[in-house]
Amino acid sequence: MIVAIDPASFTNLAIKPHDDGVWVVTLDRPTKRNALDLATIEELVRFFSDAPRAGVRAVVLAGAGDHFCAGLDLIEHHDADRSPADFMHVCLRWHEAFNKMEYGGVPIIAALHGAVVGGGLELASAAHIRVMDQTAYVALPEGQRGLFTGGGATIRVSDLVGKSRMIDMMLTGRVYAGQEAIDLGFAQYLVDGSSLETAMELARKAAKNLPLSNFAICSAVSHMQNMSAMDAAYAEAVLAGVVNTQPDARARLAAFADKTAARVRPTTKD
Ligand code: 1HE
Repeated sequence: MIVAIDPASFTNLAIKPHDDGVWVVTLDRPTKRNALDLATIEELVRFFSDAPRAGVRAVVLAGAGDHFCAGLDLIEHHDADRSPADFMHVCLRWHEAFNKMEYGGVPIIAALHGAVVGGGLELASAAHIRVMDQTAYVALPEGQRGLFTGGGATIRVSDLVGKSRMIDMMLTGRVYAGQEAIDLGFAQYLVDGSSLETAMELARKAAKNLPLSNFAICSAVSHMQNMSAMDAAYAEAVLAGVVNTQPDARARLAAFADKTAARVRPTTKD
C-alpha cells in the first residue's frame, strides 16, 4: 500500500472498506437523488486516483436512497450560470474521474437501482460490471433539458449499445429497463433481489484474483480499444509477458498441474 484512503475525509461519498479488500463507495446525497455536483466529482477523482495504490482490490459503486444517480446537478448548474469555458472545465473533471475508474486497474462493479440517468448513466458506464435490479432504468434526458452529454456518454454509452440507440435516447427521451436493457448491453446482470448484494458477490470473486491480473483486465482492454489492431496485439503481448509470468501466479498454475485447482464447468441452474 503506497497511499492511505481515509473514509472520514469524504462527505458526498460514503466509503466503507471490508476485510477482503472490497470497498463499497456509495453516492450519498439521497435527498438530491445523488445528482453529481462539483464536490462529488472531486471526491470521485480523489478516491479513484488513490484506489489503485491503496490496496483496494475491488469497488462496489452504489447510490443511497431510491435512485442510483440523477446525473448532472441541474440546480447547481442553473445557479452557477456557467460560461462555456467554465463548463468545459467541469466536464474535464468528470472525465478525470471516469477515466480514473475505467483505466485505473481496480475492478468496479456498479449496483444499479432506480434512476440511472444522464450523467448517472455516464458514471455507471465507467464501471467494469453493471448489475441492475428490477427498479433500475436508464435514460439520457439531456435533449429534453436543453443539454448535451459531457461525461463520456458519446464514448461509453455508444460503446455499450451503439450510436443509433444512443441518439434515439437523447432525441426522444426513451427509457430502457429490465431484460430489454440487459439484452441491449446496458448491464451484464439483472437480479430479482438486491443489486447491491449481487454486486458484492461479484466484487468478492474479482478480489480473489491477483491484483496484477485485475490491473491488466481493468485497464488494458480499454486502452487497447483505443489502439490500432497491430498496436493492441503488440501491447497485449508485452502485458501478457509481465502478467503471465508473475511469481504470485506460480502457486495457481501448480495447483492446476497437480489437479487440486477447480476446473472450469458450466454453471448449474437450480
Ligand atoms: C436534483 C436532480 C438533478 C433530482 N440535479 N437536483 N438529469 C435529469 O434530467 C434527471 C432529473 N431528475 C429526475 O428526473 C428525477 O428527480 C428523478 C427521476 C431522478 C427522481 O424523481 P423523484 O420524484 O424521486 O425526485 P424529485 O422530486 O424529482 O427530486 C427530489 C429532489 O432531488 C429535488 O430537490 P428538492 O430540494 O426540491 O427536494 C430535486 O430538485 C433534486 N434532484 N434530480 C439537481 N439532476 C456532464 S453533462 C451531464 C448531463 C446530464 O446529466 S443531463 C441529465 C440530468
